Amino acid sequence: MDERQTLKEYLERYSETGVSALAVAAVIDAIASACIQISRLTADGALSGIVGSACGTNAGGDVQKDLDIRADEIIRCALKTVHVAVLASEEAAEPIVGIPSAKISVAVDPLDGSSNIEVNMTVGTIFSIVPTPDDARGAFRQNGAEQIAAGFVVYGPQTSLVLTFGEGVDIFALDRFDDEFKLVRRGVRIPTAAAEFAINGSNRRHWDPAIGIFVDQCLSGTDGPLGKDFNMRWIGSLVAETYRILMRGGVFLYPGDARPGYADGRLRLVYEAHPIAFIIEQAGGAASTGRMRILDLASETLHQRVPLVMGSIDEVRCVEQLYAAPELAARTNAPLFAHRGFFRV
Ligand code: FBP
Repeated sequence: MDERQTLKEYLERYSETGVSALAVAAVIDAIASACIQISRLTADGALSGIVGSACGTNAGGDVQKDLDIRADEIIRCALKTVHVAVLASEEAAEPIVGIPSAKISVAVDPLDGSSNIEVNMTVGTIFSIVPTPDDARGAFRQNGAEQIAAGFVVYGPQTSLVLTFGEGVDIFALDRFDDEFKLVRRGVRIPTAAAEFAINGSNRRHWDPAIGIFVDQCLSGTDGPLGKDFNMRWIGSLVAETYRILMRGGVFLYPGDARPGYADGRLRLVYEAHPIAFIIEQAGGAASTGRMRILDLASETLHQRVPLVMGSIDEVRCVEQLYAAPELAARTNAPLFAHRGFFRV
C-alpha cells in the first residue's frame, strides 16, 4: 500500500497554522484540482480536441493557443469556489475581482510554454499567492518578497507540483490511479555551483555584453575563467527548466535584449518571475535581473516583463558581477574569447 502523504493531508496540516493558512490551503487545493484536469487535457492532446492551434493574442501580445484558453477557463472556474479577492491571469487584460474582502489574491500563468503544445513537449501552470492589501487594486504591485505561497505544475512524463510557503520547497507527483498529488520530495535544495546553462542562443546578437561574456565563459569550459566544462539545455519552457534546475542545479537566463519589445526580456514579473524566484530562493538558489534581486521588485503594470537569471547561486552571482563591471570582464577575457568564443562578444 502507498503510504505517501497526499496533498490534501499536507494542506490540512498547513491550514492548522492560522486563519489565513486555511484560505491559502483552500486556494492551493482548488488550483491542484484544476491542474489535474489540465494534465488530462495535455496528455490526451488531439484526443481531447487539443491540437495547439493559435486562437488569437492575449493582453501581453503573445499568441494564445487552444490549451491556453482552456487552461485559463479551468483555473478561473476552480478559483470561483474559494475566497480570492483578485485574480490575475496571463490570459486576461485586467485583474478579475472576486470577493473583495478576501485576504488573499492570486496571479496565474495558466499554461506556460504553450508553443510546446503541438510538439508534445513539457508545459506547465505557475501560480503566486499574495496578501490582499487594503486597496485591493494594489494586490499585484507588491514586492515579490510579499508572496505567501507560490508553486507550479509541470505536465511532463510525470505531472509534478512544486510548492513553497516560504519554508522550503516540496514536490508532489500526480498519482494518476488515485487522481491525487502525493508528496515525493521534501526540502529540495539546488547545488550552489553547477555546470549547466540554459539560454536561447539564437538571440546572441541582441544580448547585452554581460550575457555574451557569461555564455562565452561557460563555453570556454575548463580553459576559461569558470574552470569547468558546461552542458547546455534550452527547452523553451520555463517550468521545465526550473524543474531541472531544482533537481540538479544550473542557471537559466532570459535576459533583456535589443529586439523590439524585448528590452526587459520575455517573461512576466507577476505570474512568472515572482513565483519562480520565490521557489528558487527557497531551494537555496538565486533569482536576479542581472542587476537586482527579482523578489525586491514590484510591478507597475500587470503584464510587465522582466529579465530573469536564476538557478545555482554561484552562476547567478557571476552574471551579476559581469553586469556590475562588464568592461572589466571584457578586458580580462577578451584574448581568450577572441580565439575560442563560440558566440563571440
Ligand atoms: P508564454 O508565457 O507565452 O508561454 O512564454 C513563456 C515561455 O514559453 C517560457 O516558458 C520560455 O522560457 C520562453 O517563453 C521561451 O521563449 P523563446 O521562444 O523566446 O525562447
